[in-house]
Amino acid sequence: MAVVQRVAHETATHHHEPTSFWRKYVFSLDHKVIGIQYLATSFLLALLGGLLAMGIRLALGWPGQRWPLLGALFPSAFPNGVISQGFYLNLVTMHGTIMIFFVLSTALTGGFGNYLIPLQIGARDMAFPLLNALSYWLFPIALIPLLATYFVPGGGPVSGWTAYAPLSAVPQAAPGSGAGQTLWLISLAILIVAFLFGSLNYITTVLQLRARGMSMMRLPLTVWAMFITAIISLLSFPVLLAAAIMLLFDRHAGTSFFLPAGAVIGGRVIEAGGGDPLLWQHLFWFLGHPEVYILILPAMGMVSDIIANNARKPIFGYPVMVLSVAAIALLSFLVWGHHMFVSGMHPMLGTAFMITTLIIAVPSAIKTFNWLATLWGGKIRFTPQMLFAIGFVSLFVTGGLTGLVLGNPAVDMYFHDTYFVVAHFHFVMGSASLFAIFAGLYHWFPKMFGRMLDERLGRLHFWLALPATYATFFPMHFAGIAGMVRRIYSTELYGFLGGLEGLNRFVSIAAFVMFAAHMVFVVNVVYSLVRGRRASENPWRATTLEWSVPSPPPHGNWGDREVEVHRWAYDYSVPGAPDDFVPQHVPAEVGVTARARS
Ligand code: HEM
Ligand SMILES: [Cu+2]
Repeated sequence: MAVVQRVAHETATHHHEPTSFWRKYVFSLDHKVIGIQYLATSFLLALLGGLLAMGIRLALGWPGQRWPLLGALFPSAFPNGVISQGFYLNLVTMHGTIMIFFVLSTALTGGFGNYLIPLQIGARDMAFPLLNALSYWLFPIALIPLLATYFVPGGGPVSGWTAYAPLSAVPQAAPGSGAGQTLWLISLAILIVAFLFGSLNYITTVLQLRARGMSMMRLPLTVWAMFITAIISLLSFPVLLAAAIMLLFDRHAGTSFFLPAGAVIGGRVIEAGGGDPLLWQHLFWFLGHPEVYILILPAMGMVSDIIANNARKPIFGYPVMVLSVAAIALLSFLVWGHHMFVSGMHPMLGTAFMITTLIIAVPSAIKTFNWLATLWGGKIRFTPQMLFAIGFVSLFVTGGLTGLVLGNPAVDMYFHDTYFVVAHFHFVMGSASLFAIFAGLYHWFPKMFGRMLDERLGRLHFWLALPATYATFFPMHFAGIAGMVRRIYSTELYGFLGGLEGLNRFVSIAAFVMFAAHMVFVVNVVYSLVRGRRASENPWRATTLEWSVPSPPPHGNWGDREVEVHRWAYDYSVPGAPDDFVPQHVPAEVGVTARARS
């Protein structure tokens, strides 16, 4: 313990409060500034990713329609005002890439992870503040090649966020397979390095810089989730980094890791041989499946804490909650083959992947039951963050159930690459994680900026967004059942999709409403930053350490105070305690009947 304290002190004295504007707000080493930078950048990209999605819905809702204004603005993407097939594929690719890697990954771990880990464990900063700043600055640097794809011959990449070979491996495969694809790979490689720097920092910080008394089993679930997420990031992202570099070699150095012999592309036999496009799928999904948990575990952690705080009850089954996060993390490395059931794998292997996949449902269901048990009998406060946290649980369950359907190879043969899968992952990952991010923003915004968000606007945001989200993604299941394949740019291409025009138009309109609903949040942020009520130290009457310092917390977080922790993070409604919550730093004698957690 003494060692931990000393290290904590050294990092504190190590970087003094900077005075210049640049060092304070731009090239800052403070984990709070870096966290907010990550959140703000992700937020801007969410707007861009959302606009791209609106483009997708424009094409699918009104196939063949002319949009003269768009044609005038973007003549190559909308020749004669009609969206081109190539640009549609680019929209899908960039939307997926941006949302998964540049919005959800960065906001959850880079944003909330950075802001919350040191504050919630009682540290003054991350273990390696300089590495932390470097990790953030690689993020905008990675954006440069990504956005540059629009200004190179052939335009942006078209091979999807999964970049399957050979479309992504052979430069002449499609217009966007040229320089655009190369830049996409470079961008991703840079961003992965940022994630690795971040993960190293989070793991070391949680292990080394916890305050006195903050044992692992007293950590808030948010920190547990961030910690385990960092471990799986550190183990899975290097595989994608290696794969991306191998793909760059295939494209520019004459190797053929992913190129089979004798492949004919554009009527010509390509000069390559010996490789296998399936290798890309294996390497991609070995990261790809853990990646989807990298996007959901931090969300689960934050939601757990928000639900306990707003139900005014201890989280139900804390040790089991920790164990199930660990179990999900472990299993996430053993299921990647469920994305490849139709790749011609041996049925025995398919069965093995089916079994591991379905087992993941067990810890997921345990978490869900524990959230419900926490809500049960609670004195629930329906704050905006609570609404979004409950929305998260609803969306996660809706999407998780179709995961069970898809996990069966016999069923997945039919559903693979249809809108049924699109519906599945937009519920379980896309929307659920987004709702958790909003829950987190409503909850921690007062701490970050010292101002309260407007609650009425928050509730309006939720009650517009939840129905619009269901209306957008639920009908996609039916489109998938009817055979609508993903990444198709028009339902007019095949006769059997003819009956789906109405459904697609409905989905598109719902999607526009959803986009508008989230704009309410933008209005709320702008309004509240200027006009919002000043936030007190602990407006939510919460137990975790960050609520024991001013909002926003000063540089170094704790001033001269030696942080000491005396209890777990969930002493809500403790019988005999003077208040309905006992913060973690309050000595054990207060509320003596508190269940003593070690
Ligand atoms: C009960 C747990 C789950 C099961 C059994 C499950 C099962 C599956 C299966 C079998 C597929 C492949 C479908 C296909 O390509 O034909 C799939 C796709 C997908 N799942 Fe899940 N899943 C579960 C939870 C999750 C979670 C928690 C997330 C994210 C947080 C997620 C995100 C995705 C994504 C992004 C895809 C599509 C990837 C793509 O092809 O672009 N799933 N899921
Ligand atoms: Cu998966």
